[in-house]
Amino acid sequence: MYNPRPNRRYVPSLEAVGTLVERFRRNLASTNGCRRGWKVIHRSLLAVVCAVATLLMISKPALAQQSCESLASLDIPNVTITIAKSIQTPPAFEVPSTPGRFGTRKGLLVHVPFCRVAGYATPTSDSHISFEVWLPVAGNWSGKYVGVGNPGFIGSISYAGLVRQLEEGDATASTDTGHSDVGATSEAPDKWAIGHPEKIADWGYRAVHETAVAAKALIRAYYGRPEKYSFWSSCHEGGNQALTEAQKYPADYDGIAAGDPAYDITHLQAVSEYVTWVSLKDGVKAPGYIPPSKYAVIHRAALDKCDALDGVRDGFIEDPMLCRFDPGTIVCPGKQDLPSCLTPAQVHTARLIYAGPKFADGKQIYPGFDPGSELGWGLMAAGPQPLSISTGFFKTMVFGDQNWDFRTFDVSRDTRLAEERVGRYVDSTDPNLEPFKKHGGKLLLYESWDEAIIPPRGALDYYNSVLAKMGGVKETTNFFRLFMVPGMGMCPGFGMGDNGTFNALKVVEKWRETGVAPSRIDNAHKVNGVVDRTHPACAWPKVAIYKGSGSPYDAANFTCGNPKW
Ligand SMILES: [Ca+2]
Repeated sequence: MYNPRPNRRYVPSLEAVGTLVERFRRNLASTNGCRRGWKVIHRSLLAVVCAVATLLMISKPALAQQSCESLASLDIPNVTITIAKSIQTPPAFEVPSTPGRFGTRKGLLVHVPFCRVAGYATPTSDSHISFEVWLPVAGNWSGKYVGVGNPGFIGSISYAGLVRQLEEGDATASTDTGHSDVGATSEAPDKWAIGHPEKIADWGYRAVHETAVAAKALIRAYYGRPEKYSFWSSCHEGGNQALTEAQKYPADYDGIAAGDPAYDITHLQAVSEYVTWVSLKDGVKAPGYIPPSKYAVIHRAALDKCDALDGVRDGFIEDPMLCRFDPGTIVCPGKQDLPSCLTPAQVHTARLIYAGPKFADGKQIYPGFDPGSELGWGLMAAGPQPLSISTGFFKTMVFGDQNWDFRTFDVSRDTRLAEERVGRYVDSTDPNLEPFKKHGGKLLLYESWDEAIIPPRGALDYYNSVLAKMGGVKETTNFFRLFMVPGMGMCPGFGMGDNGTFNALKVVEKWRETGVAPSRIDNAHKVNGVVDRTHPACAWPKVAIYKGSGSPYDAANFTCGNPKW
C-alpha cells in the first residue's frame, strides 16, 4: 500500500527553487539576455549558467510529497484546515451522517483508501465556507481533480458526490457553499441569508472558487505535482455554479459540464414564483387551480398536437419550440369540470405557465415552460404550499422577511427588487467566455426539455448570448456546445430521479483530453433499472432525426441533422 512520506531533506522547497529561477530571470531576463551577455562574459561559464537557467525555467520542479497528516499545517490564505487524516480500507469507511434537507444518510461507505481533508475558508469576516477535499492515495489517483456541485440553496457538503468521484480515482472536493441549512423547513428554508449579503455572495459565486483554490493547493502538496486536468459536472444550481465558474473564474476548471443550469437566478426564481403564484394564490379550490390528475390530460393533448412534427410519433417532442399547442383546444363543453378536459379558468392558468412572466413594460422576464413539460408541473403548481425554493428566495434574500406572503407577489415589481438587492451576488449571465476559451476550457451545456422547475429556454438564451458575443458558431462551438435533451427527465443521468445514462462528465473529460468535440450523446432510458429505449441528443441546433424505419425507441435509427420540419 502506498504510504506517502515527506522527503523535504533531499528536495528543495518550491519557494527555494522559485527564488532561484526568479533570480536568474531578473539577471538574464531571457535567452536573448544570454545571447547579449555572450559577448561580454566568459563563454563557457555563461553557457553553463544559461543552460541551467533555461532548464529551470522550462521544467516545473518536482515538489515534495507531503503526508496526509502534514496537510493540516499547509498554509493556504484565508483557509483553516480542521481534519487531515489518512483513511485506510478495509474496513470500509462510513461517512459521518449529517442532518438537514440535503444531509447525508447513515450507511454511506467508502471502499478505497484516501486522505480526508476538511476545513473552512473565510474570504470575508462574515464567511465560513466549509469544504472537504478527498485525495485518493497516489497509486490510485487518476491525475484529475473533479469538483462536486450543489443543487438548490444546499447548505451541506455532498458526501455522495465525493464518494462517487473518489471511487473513480479522482481528487475531489465539495463545499457547503458557506452556510448550513440544518434546521431549515419548507416554510422558512433559507433564513441564513437574512442580513448576510456576504453569505449570499459566498453561495452565489465565491464558495466554489475558494474550494477549488484550496483543493488545488492540497493536491500539489500531497502528490507533489498539480492535477493534470480539473473538471466540473453538476446540475440545477450545480449547473449555475458551472456557468459561474466559466464566467468569473475561468482558470479553475479545464472542462465544465453545466446541466439544466439555474441560470440567471433572480429571473429564474421569478418565473418559478410566478407559476406557483398563478396556480395557488387563490387556493386549491379556486376555479383556476389545475388538479395534478389533469397534467397527464394536458400532456396527452400536447403530444397529440406535436409529437409527430419531428417525423415520428415516439412520445418525444424533439423541438418543442415549433409546437403551437393551445390548451384551449381541450376546454370542457358547457360549464362542466370533467377529468378529461379543462375549465376555462384552468385553460387560462395553463396558458400563463406556457407563456412565462413579463415585466410591466411587456419585456419577457424568463421563458415559460414548453409543451411536453406538463408531467412535471406539480412541483410548482400542485400545492397547497408554494414552491419552497422560489418562495424562500423572495422571503429571505429579497425581502428579508420570513413572514412574506407569496400571495402578495407582483412579478414585475418584485423581480426588479430582486435584481436590485441581490442580482450582483447571484446572477451569472456574462456572455464573455473569452478568458475561459483562452484557458483551453471546454464547456458542455445540456438541458432537458422535460424540466419541471427551470424553463429550458433559459439555457438556450445563454447559449445564444455567447454566440453573439464570441463571434458566431465557429468561434463558439470549438469550446462551447449545447445539447437539448428530449424525454429523459430532469438532469438526465445525474442521479436526480435517475432513469438515464447520460454521463456529461465523461463527455467533457473526453472533449478536453482528446480535443474532439462531442456532436452526439446517446442516452438510455431505464425503467426499474432496465433500458427500455435509447435516444440521441445532438449538438444544437441539430436535432435527432428519425431515419424512417426501425424502432423509434432505438437511437441507432436516428441521425443528428438540421430539422426538416
Ligand atoms: Ca416525436
